[in-house]
Amino acid sequence: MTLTPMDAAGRTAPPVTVAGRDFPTNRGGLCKKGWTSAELLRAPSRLGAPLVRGADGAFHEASWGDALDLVAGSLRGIRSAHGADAVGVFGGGGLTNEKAYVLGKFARLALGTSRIDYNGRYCMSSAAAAGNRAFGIDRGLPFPLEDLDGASTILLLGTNVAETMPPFIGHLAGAQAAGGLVVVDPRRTATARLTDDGRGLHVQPAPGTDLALLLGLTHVVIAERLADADYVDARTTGFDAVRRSVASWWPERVQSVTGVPALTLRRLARRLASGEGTYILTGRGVEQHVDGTDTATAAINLALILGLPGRPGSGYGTLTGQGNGQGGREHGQKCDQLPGYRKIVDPDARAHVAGVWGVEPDAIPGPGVPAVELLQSLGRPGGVRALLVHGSNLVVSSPNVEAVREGIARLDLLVVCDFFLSETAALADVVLPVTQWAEEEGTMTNLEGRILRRRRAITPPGGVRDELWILSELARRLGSTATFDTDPELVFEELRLASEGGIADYSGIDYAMLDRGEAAYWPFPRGSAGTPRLFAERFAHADGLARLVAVSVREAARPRPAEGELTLVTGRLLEHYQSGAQTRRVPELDEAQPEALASMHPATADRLGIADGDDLELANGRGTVRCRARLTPDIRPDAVFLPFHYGDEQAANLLTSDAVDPISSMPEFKTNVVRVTRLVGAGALA
Ligand SMILES: Nc1nc2c(c(=O)[nH]1)N[C@H]1C(S)=C(S)[C@@H](COP(=O)(O)OP(=O)(O)OC[C@H]3O[C@@H](n4cnc5c(=O)[nH]c(N)nc54)[C@H](O)[C@@H]3O)O[C@H]1N2
Ligand SMILES: Nc1nc2c(c(=O)[nH]1)N[C@H]1C(S)=C(S)[C@@H](COP(=O)(O)OP(=O)(O)OC[C@H]3O[C@@H](n4cnc5c(=O)[nH]c(N)nc54)[C@H](O)[C@@H]3O)O[C@H]1N2
Ligand SMILES: [Mo]
Repeated sequence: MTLTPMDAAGRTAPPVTVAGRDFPTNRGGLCKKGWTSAELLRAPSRLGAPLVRGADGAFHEASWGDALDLVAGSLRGIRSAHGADAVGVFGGGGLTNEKAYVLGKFARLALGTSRIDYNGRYCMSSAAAAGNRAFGIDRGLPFPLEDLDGASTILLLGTNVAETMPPFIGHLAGAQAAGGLVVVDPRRTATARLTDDGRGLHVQPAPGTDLALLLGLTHVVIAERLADADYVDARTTGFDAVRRSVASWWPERVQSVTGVPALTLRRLARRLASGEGTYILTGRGVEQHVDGTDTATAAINLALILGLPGRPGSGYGTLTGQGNGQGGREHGQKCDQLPGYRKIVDPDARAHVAGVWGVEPDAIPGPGVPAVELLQSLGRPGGVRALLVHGSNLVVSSPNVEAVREGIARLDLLVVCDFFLSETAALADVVLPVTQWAEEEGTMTNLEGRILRRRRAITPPGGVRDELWILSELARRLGSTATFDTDPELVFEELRLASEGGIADYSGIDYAMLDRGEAAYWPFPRGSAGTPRLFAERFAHADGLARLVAVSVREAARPRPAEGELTLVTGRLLEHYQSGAQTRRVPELDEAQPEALASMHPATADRLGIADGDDLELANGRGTVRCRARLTPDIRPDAVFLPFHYGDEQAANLLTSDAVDPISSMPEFKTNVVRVTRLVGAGALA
């Protein structure tokens, strides 16, 4: 598609066309959201000037100078009255590496706060925690995507790539042709339907039972002597404890918990062990749970016992979600992290980064708190009183969102940087309009750990500013003596130094080589050629061995539906992106999916007296969502599915729990309990 954007002065800028490029990851393909993304650059609702809430409660346009003076003055006041930790920062996995890096530095040095975390906590934290624990490193795919092309078996656990990463399904064709595509999802999704030719397999467990399923698969692999004993001996530790932990998970017991037939489990275990070319991949469906880290760990244990990671043509990985979901989790937006995936509590890491930043190590605050805890502290004694948001629509996408809205109402100051008046921006005291993807330079790191250049294609509208500039101006007004460059290439040069010697080492990469199109996979130490494939010889723990970690099902971890209740499963639709802040503003996408629909099985609907299209109420102790019913045999009768792309009273997160995984602090997005009723008469939706 082509469009002709206008600059702030109303002059017509050169047209921007979004075109698929011939690139091995997507093979020149782009999903529908990609094709329509250019429309957002000139969307009528795009913000064009800073907005400040006046005494009348309404927004008024302000000059940049006035808006920034106001924010800095207010931050100074809050800091001196309540301490530096009273200011919080909430970042995003869509930010470029440069912006994510500067945001982390800004929080620690200009604000002096430990209270920074980001929406990747909702996305990749369980997979990251499991990867770090097992392998000593967290890179989503430890191999290039094209490696999947040669696979004969691919196990997809809780991911609907056909809708969430459409170009990716090209890489499944080999396994599909070999009859080895296996999709584990409580819904018969577009991805599950790729197995419809009868050669692949769709496994449809009860929501939230993947851990038992994986323990059962591991049980069969060990019991039937399908494990790769040489690999386990040479490359791992912890096998005995894992063997003991799966001993009681015989297939019939697993069947009773998951609903997956014991025979299917045995067949699947044999297929996974059948030889070369097996990959195990996880997505949010198994990770976004209170036991998400343990579930991802169980998947890794299975992969290790089969000898997959690091073996050519085989492997384990997790499918990173957001545009810069990988890079966004490496350079300091996480509350416990410094650039280069360094630990903020590690004295050597602090000394190194302090050296690059030109400060004493003591000037860097200690670890903060993860996203959910940060939001729970809003406006509470000892909690955050001013919040800066960069790249998240958190009043739609956070769990237990009514509590988040209440927290925001208690704040002294909310500042949101965005392109649009998102639901979160609409609650702010100050909204600062920022540049979009086609208007800025920078880098992103993709799901394979490959660093890519983002190029500026058009001039941004006159009223918006780049976040690097905003942060440097705020830092100056806050009296910070640290350097905050506004040129992305200079920022990247600093990031290289800060990451040097860390786990995610970018020191050997520069813009010039990226501009030449050279492949750059981290770790990429200075003078090296980068690392497209990890684990061929060793894992990243000091002894080079992978850790098998025994995990177990915690019965009390999540509530199970009682009589008359259903399990609420949440997730995504092809047409919408995340909180919908962007895609609900594209008419073509909005018209395709204008409202939240609750998908349920016809048998369940029948039992509840619900017909297709009926107005429903989904409710639990946290909140109520009103929407219409969509009947489909593609979902288990014990579940109801709601996409989380909608705001206000259709926000699925009114119903989700802010209980978190004890290791990763990932909230329970995927399995919650609800009561579904048909609305009649005056209560029905207009
Ligand atoms: N169209 C679209 N594409 C996107 C996004 C988007 O919002 N829209 N977001 C991007 C981002 S940030 C991310 S993180 C990725 C996410 O990509 P995915 O992980 O593919 O997305 P989800 O739809 O959240 O979840 C995947 C599947 O998990 C299933 N599921 C739910 N509960 C369970 C369970 O207990 N067990 C199992 N096995 N499966 C379960 C759901 O039915 C769903 O089909 O997508 C990225 N791509
Ligand atoms: N129930 C339920 N909830 C979920 C999930 C689920 O599966 N179920 N998935 C979770 C996951 S995986 C994720 S990743 C989150 C995502 O949810 P959010 O964090 O809300 O992500 P987005 O909707 O992408 O919001 C990004 C916002 O920042 C703006 N933005 C985009 N780029 C930039 C930028 O460069 N700078 C600035 N300042 N703003 C920018 C956009 O316009 C938008 O308003 O939702 C989580 N919430
Ligand atoms: Mo995500």
